[in-house]
Amino acid sequence: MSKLVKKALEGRGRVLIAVDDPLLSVNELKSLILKTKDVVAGYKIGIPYLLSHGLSNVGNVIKEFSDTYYIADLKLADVDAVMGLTTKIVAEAGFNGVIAHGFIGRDGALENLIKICNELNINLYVLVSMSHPGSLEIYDTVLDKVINLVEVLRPTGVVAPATRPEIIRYVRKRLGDSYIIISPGVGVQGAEFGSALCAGADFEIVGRSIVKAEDPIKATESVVSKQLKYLSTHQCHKGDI
Ligand code: BMP
Repeated sequence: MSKLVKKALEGRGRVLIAVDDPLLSVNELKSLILKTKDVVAGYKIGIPYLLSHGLSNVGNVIKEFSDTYYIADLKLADVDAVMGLTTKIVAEAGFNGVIAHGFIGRDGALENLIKICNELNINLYVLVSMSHPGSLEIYDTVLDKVINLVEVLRPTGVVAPATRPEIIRYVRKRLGDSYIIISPGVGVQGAEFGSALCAGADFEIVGRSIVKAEDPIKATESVVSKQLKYLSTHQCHKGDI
């Protein structure tokens, strides 16, 4: 069982906080983690934050608060050798998971990345579709091919958009309950908190609604209670978590 699922089963909420904006200082990040790590499943750290504050500073935060779960969201889309180097670097910094694009294909890319992730004991999440409207133009036209690839490679999970719950429902139906689905698009991008969980996602990725809130701790608690309310007032997918 992945550490992420364990965190959720330990009673932590089904939220992954997305940290992207470098305006959040490293000390503020520490305080955010300290105060939210018992109610969320983990943290997804994005490229602007890592570039601005540096991997070693972020790595020190991860080492200080190692009893939670961290995904490096570099949206890998390169040849296997280069993605392997990147993954080794973030694994050494303490990250528990990485995200790669699914459209890059198997041969010379995802097939070796999954092997490298398994060797490094780091979870791989594959993007199958995105939350912005432009995903319909190209990404979603190859959704089935990407899901086929996921079925062959068996990564820890996939990223699917809360803004189009029908995609989450479809991905869940195709993949069954043995993959973790993490879903961005709730809050600022328009989907209701809890709606992606209801459609079949395991975790909702929440960025600005928490990180840019006046009181991020209160905002986190409010997200968790809105998720629970949504789940109790709608007919929802019943998964493993
Ligand atoms: P926010 O809740 O502030 O909209 O943040 C969403 C997070 O999810 C960001 O870190 C973004 O990079 C990520 N994300 C997304 O918004 N759509 C996708 O399709 C895939 C993502 O990783």
